[in-house]
Amino acid sequence: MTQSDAQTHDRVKQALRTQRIETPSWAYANSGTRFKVFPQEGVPRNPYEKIADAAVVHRLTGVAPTVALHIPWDRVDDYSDLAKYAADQGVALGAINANVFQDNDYKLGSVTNPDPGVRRKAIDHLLECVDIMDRTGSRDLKLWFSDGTNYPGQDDIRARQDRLAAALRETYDRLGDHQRLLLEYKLFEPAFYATDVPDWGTAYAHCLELGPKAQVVIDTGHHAPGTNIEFIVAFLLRAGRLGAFDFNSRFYADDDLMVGAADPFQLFRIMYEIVRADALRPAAGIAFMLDQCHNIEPKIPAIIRSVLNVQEATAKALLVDAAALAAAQQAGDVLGANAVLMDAYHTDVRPLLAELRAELGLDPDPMAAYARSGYFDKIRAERVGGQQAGWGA
Ligand code: LRH
Ligand code: MN
Repeated sequence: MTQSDAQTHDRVKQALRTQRIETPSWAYANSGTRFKVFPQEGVPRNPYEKIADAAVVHRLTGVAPTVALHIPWDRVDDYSDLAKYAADQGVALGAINANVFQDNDYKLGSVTNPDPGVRRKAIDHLLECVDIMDRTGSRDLKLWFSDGTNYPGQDDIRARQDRLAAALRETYDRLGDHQRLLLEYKLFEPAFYATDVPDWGTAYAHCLELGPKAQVVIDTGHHAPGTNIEFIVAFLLRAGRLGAFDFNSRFYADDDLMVGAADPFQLFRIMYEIVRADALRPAAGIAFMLDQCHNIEPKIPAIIRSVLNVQEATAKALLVDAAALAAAQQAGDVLGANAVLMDAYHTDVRPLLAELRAELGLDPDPMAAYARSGYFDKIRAERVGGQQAGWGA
């Protein structure tokens, strides 16, 4: 290895040491589609067991120190005790996800519902989630609204935006100094005509209207087919309004498959825009979260695999020869510039990552380490009886 290669490796490993990936509590629980939810052995029955599983992912990968919660799926009597339990397990509680998409009252919308009483109920839930953040020490309130309509004329598109803006304003004004509101958009589903926060532009506009503590969440499964997501990443980074990712992958719609499974090249292009903006380090304020459903595959290995997929895409992005790329771009060398990026993408970074894990005192192969750990046999034996956790829909 040449001296410059060694320097590059050290630079890449140094950056990878700063990477932090947040895993979602609900990915450890049962999930499925409208056709079927296939229960799995050993699935957690409560938020404590979800956190225990997340802690295993962190112990084996070293880069997944926080767990996102979803309310009410993760409702407990004592959130401070839950936070203490998480700390004892070596992790911390991350983003608090509100849920205004499963109550019967929200059939025609939650914060956008024509009925002011229903809107009040939904806003009160958002405010309750900020109270929970005060107790868990979470920085981020993550808001995704299933709100929308199924038929033209069903409701007034503009009036719903007014209702949404009013609810966001009241919630934003409740935030503490170090808290943020993350607004997630989604093209469609469960609404099939007009979704009230359908795209990045709508989310961005509402965040600008609210203030600096309002940032956009990019869920990689929430776009129309063919959308250039890395353009949205670059644009929002430039505007200082990219707050977080919900990483997953898809072949068709919001499939919520393992990130990098369906389109590893897209994940690389996204992470390249992050690296180019020097936004990988935690101080840059981007929350890199997974938002996935492991409907048929074993859940903990799927999440470990997902963390490794993000690490691999990031390592490749960090290997891009920035000077050569800039020179080719400046020279209008189309093929040359593309080749610089593709060289990095085609680099096998698994040996470098195995080396980094060894340097961090971790098993170079976390998937094999999990299989050898006997953890699954332990939870399968322990978690008998009780109600397995799920989406509770
Ligand atoms: C909506 C979504 C949102 C979560 C939910 C679990 O599709 O991406 O981020 O609340 O999945
Ligand atoms: Mn999401």
